[in-house]
Amino acid sequence: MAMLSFEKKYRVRGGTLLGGDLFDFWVGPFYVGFFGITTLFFSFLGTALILWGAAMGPTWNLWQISIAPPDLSYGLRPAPLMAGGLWQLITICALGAFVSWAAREVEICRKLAMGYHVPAAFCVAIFAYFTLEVIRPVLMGAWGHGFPYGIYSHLDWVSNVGYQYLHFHYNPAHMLGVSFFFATTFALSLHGGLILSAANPGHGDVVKTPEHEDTFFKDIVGYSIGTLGIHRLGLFLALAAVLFSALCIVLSGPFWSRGWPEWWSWWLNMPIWRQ
Ligand code: UQ2
Repeated sequence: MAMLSFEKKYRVRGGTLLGGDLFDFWVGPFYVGFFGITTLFFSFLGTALILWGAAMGPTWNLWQISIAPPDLSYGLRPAPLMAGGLWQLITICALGAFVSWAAREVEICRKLAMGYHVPAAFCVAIFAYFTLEVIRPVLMGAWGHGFPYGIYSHLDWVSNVGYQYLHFHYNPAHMLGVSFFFATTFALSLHGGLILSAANPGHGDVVKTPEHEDTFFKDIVGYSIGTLGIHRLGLFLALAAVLFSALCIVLSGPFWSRGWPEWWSWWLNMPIWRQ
């Protein structure tokens, strides 16, 4: 494995949250650390449990393999392994692996004396998963409200839960989530396009500077958000998309159990419409 010239300088001791110097080493290009070990442990155990569940199931068709949560009748109790217990263990392993990975990111940030933006952003993604598989099922009183682990089965779950609320596009938090996802892709396409256009001006021409980038957007829309600003905007849009998505699903069930179109009757029932 190639060792980049600057790598050695940054392979510094310390910054660990747990384990002190014990796991403070690299394997090839990878930092290990205490949380590297726990990430590997939970990932391998979780994958093994999925494979075991698949082996006990009716198919090896990759699209159709599914490990389902317990029946609603089990409530929030532990279920027998082949009746949702595997799903419960796999969920614990997934969360163990995700949180370990976030902690390993934090250790690397500390080593490099960087900000914690990357682990903070990853924690928002973990929070979205936690909302779907833990917070909402707990609020609704049964693990059976979690989504199953399978390619087609989790798509079916999304579709079924959506139709349960009649028309999910009328969920106001869903509207905001979708709008933020679209705005994220729009901002990234503007940014990617701008950077590549400045870096590839054409044969024989010299690579352009951030001043050219600013000027392009000032000329076309009268405003440039700046080279640091675009990255702040990107992070903001992406995190807002995920947080509103988590909100839109946790509202559905625990806080609103009818169709989402009906939610808008607050507008039709406003006293100002009374004649
Ligand atoms: C910009 C800038 C960048 C960029 C981009 C812009 C020099 C290299 C893309 C332009 C972005 C604007 C005007 C904001 C758009 C708003 C939304 C909500 C998509 O000014 O600075 O840095 O990459």
